[in-house]
Amino acid sequence: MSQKKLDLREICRDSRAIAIGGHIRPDGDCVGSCLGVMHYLHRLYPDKTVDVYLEFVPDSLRLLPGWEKIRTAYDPSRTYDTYIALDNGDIDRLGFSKPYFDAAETKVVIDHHISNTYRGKHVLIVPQASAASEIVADLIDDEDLTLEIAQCLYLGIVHDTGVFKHNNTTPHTMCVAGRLIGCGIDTEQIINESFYEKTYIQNQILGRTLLESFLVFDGKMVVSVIKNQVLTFYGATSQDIDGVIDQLNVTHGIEVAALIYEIEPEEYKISLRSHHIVDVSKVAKSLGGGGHVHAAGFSATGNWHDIVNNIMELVEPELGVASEE
Ligand SMILES: [Mn+2]
Repeated sequence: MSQKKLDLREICRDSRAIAIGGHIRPDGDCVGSCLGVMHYLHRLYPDKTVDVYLEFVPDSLRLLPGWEKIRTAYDPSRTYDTYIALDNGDIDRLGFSKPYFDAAETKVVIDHHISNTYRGKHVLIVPQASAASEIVADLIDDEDLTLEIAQCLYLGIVHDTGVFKHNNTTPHTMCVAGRLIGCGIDTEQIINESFYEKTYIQNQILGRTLLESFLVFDGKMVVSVIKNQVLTFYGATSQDIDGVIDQLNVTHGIEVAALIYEIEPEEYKISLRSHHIVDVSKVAKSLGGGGHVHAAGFSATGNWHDIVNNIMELVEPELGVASEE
């Protein structure tokens, strides 16, 4: 309970209808924190309307209680006086539910992205938190922390920490995780089914991406490009690429990993990871994106050679090879 509190019970006391949203291309923390808050508000206020809006729910996260209630399209007949944005570093990335946010009288933002510049009355940004789900857990008293809430928030933390592996995992993260485990959740099932399990297609894409990767900067950076026609060949979607960057990132000797994948012809998403020296959030920001120091991303159009060159130009001075002399 170290963080500054934001009292969701108080904020939502007079709300009639509450919308909850995360970010486009929702990940484990996004879905987990949104559903965690949904279950919490259902518990506090069973008679209020509480709806979660997300672009889609990845198959691997469909073990979470309540995922089937998530709304994936804008409905003009519904209105909300309160909107709670979670795990969202940039309000424009709310996606199709942004009109609900804009129209809401009460706007709540709970996030852990260091690049988040949103300011307002009900804003809680905790960059040292491993996940939005960790922040949410700190807002919920023990007597309200149900099994369902714990399952959702634990999954969120598991995903954003790479199963407690990334260095965003703090002593406090482990305390929060311990508190959630204390609610009786099946940690092995959550970790295996939502994080490690891959479909056959995902394994094929993973294998091909590793096979076609290449090293630059004397082996300090690994790059791989997935072309749209490859995704089409395997019948893969962008969801099937989740986790590929993490495998590239465990290549011995590298400092930076870059995965460039073509979601539409000439339209690319780029994921960046780094280990110690390079701040990839700076690289991503320079190229129109954002993220964390060691995990960031951006979008780009055009030719993938140019994208690789742009990344390399920004990474090279950061690698600091020259400064060691
Ligand atoms: Mn997150």
